[in-house]
Amino acid sequence: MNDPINRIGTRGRARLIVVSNRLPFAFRRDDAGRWQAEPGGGGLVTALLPVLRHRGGTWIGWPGAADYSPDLNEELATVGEDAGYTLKGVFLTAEEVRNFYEGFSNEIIWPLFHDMQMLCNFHPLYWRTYCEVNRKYAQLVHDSSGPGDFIWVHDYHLMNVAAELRRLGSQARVGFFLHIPFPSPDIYFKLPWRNALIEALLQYDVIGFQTVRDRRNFVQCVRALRRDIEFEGRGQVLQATVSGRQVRIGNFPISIDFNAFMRQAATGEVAARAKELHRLLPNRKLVLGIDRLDYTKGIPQRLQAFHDVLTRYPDLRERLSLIQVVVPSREDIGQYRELKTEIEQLVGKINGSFVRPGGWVPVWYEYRSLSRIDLLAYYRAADVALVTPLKDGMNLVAKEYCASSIEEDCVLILSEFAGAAAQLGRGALLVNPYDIEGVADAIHRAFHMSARERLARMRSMRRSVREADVFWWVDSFLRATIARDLRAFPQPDNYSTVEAPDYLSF
Ligand code: GDG
Repeated sequence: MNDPINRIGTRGRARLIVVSNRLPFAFRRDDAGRWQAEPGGGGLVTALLPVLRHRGGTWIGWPGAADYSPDLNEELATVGEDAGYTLKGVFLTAEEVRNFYEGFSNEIIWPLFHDMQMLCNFHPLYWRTYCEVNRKYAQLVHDSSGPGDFIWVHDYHLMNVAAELRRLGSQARVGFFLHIPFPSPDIYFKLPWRNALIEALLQYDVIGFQTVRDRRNFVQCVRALRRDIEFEGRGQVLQATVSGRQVRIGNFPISIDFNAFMRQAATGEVAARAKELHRLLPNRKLVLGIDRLDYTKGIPQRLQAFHDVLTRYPDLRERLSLIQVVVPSREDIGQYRELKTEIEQLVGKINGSFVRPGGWVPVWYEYRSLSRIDLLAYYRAADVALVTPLKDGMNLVAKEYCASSIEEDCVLILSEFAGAAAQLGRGALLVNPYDIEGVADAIHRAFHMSARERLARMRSMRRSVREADVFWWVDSFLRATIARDLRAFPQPDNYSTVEAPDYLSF
């Protein structure tokens, strides 16, 4: 009975039903017309796969295929059976993908919630399609669930699902986890549909955020729009009474399967590839950046900082290389194509300015997705990781880097605007990613840091990620749905605050 999911529901073992925009596999036809399932990438998949495999359950989402046909359902069943849980597909038309996914989700909510309001395209059609598509997801969830099940909806694409489920008369318990930040009222209130969206979120039984700061922003928005709502509690989970219903609101920092990363990073294959990287780029320290192509990840600013460190600290030339991996993402959106061009121009500028004939190349740039083995080898080979998003819900790369650094002899430079800074702020060198010279100085400091300091900092971060791993994340979210008493949720020490001014406290 220690497993929270066993205590959800009234009849026998409750099922866990995970709902997200995409299924954890993308389905495409090959040249012979047969369906091929490719495992998806991204933070959510990385975090939830070990959990569903471990517990079993159902995952509902879009299979990523534009041409729906009944044989896709057969393929979903087969792939689900192999994966150890049931897969159910929501089918979207090309127009729905355009207006719901690319439009409302990625041209409005994504930039707005990352404080980049000037990039928003508040098109009214986007909102209408968002509501319709959320209804479609809710219908399939309703048809696939019973009253004892626990439905766990993920992320900003599906904020309306609980409201739609209530309209369908569903009694099931429904939780929501937001993987991206929640903005402050000043920014949130620019959303033309701000009231409707807050009301929709309040239809969930549990609402989870990555950090205390996101949760506080949400509570402030609710307080401003619904003065009748009372909040109680002071720890990790608060409770609001909304028209007689109890809604729990907590911060649950997502994490990784620490032990799996550590084990895989220690394999001979990974060690050999890491060694190979050092052989290809000899006699220097390696600085690593790995990001999806996205304007929130701060890649141009990071490249400018690398240019600055080589300009102001000539002693580091030829003794340092940046490996920057950019994973292709959302290439259908114009802003992302422009970002790619900007990154390539900056890489060209740095290499053009500092390259030495026949030898040192300052930036090794790769525009591709790495295999898992390569990813781990890059983590292991890197002496310094540069994780400098302009804003990020959590950032799993920072945690994976710590877990993979089994020698504990390396440095993490981390943006104070990544959710991960709340947990890792004491071990990482925290930087403001907009401060080009500040980031450059941090690279210089990391280069010269003593082995003793590197060990102490990395050890403390690894302890913190190990203690609050992905299984802890799932358990604490599920416990918040069933615990009788909010006192079961004091704020854990290791991520309550970092020593930082109040506006930065998480
Ligand atoms: C959202 C939020 C939040 C990256 N490159 C490769 C690769 N990856 C994997 C990493 C990591 C994941 O993708 C990226 O996760 P992040 O957390 O950094 O970022 P988002 O995709 O933006 O995720 C974020 C997350 O949700 C979870 O809540 O932390 O703030 O924005 O796991 O390992 N994997 C492989 N090859 C690559 O080249 N195999």
